[in-house]
Amino acid sequence: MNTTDTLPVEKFQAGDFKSDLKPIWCPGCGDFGVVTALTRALAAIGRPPHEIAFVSGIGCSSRIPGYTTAYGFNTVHGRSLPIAQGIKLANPELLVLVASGDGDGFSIGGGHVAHVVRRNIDLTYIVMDNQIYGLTKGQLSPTSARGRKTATSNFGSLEDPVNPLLYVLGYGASFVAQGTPLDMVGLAKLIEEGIRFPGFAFINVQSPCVTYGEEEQQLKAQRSRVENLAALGHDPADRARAIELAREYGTKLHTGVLYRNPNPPPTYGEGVLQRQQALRKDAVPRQDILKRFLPQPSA
Ligand SMILES: Cc1ncc(C[n+]2csc(CCOP(=O)(O)OP(=O)(O)O)c2C)c(N)n1
Ligand code: SF4
Ligand SMILES: [Mg+2]
Repeated sequence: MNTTDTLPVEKFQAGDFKSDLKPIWCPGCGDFGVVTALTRALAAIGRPPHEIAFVSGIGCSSRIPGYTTAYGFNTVHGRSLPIAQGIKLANPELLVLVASGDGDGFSIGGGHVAHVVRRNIDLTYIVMDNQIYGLTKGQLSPTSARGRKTATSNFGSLEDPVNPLLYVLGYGASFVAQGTPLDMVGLAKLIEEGIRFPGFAFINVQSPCVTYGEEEQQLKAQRSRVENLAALGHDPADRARAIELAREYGTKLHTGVLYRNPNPPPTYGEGVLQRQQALRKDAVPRQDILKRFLPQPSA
């Protein structure tokens, strides 16, 4: 069940989802574009802010919930997904969004991704992938390229990066997309599509860190690497092709929907609901259960 299809739609502007808090990101940080795209997507969805829960971990990117008018929970580094799953299961009618960084989502929090994917919890997971730990002043992140030099890796990284697109596709995610604030209209559309998708939706955002990121990852430089998947004629239902395209992460910057499962599995929430209904139908009266376990007074 997609919660965006079940409740009445109201008319909102992007500004209705922007809080009065002034972002403290560095001027030019890509995350400014992400919050703008997100608020546009929420206006298009039409759910009021009090019906939205926005969960994040810790990092520059994880500040986003505070800049929106939705309910926000800035949790613990790497633990946004378990908390978001709990919120969604406790209150299935809430629209639940999760914001994370490449470190938060694929380093300390990487182990949670497999489980949210295989349960197909109806969440939209937006990762601001800047290939660096921004908040803690520029250490290697799991998506930093091999050879990447930072203040704490003077001789360059000796590791191959995690590929977030392949990672979630490998676990069987049904909606996988990538965007950039360079294309704000496209990014807002992707977030909207992710929210409307009935199940777990992953959106990797190439959101540059202008302070600690590499020159070739900055917005201006991204322009030469962007390849729009729709313009390439990619069919998002073709998972094998999506995997091939995902392998080009780090060399090309594909934008758009890589994979949208035409027959997504049921969400975990649907399963829970069915189980609850079945249990209610076959419920044995409490007195009968007690009789089985408690000694009965002799006649
Ligand atoms: C348990 C724990 N370990 C480490 C930290 C320190 N820490 C805070 S944010 C962060 C990494 C942030 O990088 P990323 O998730 O990529 O977000 P960005 O700042 O780049 O948006 C780290 C290591 C912490 N807050 N808590
Ligand atoms: S350190 Fe990087 S990621 Fe953090 S606010 Fe500044 S530019 Fe953005
Ligand atoms: Mg980061």
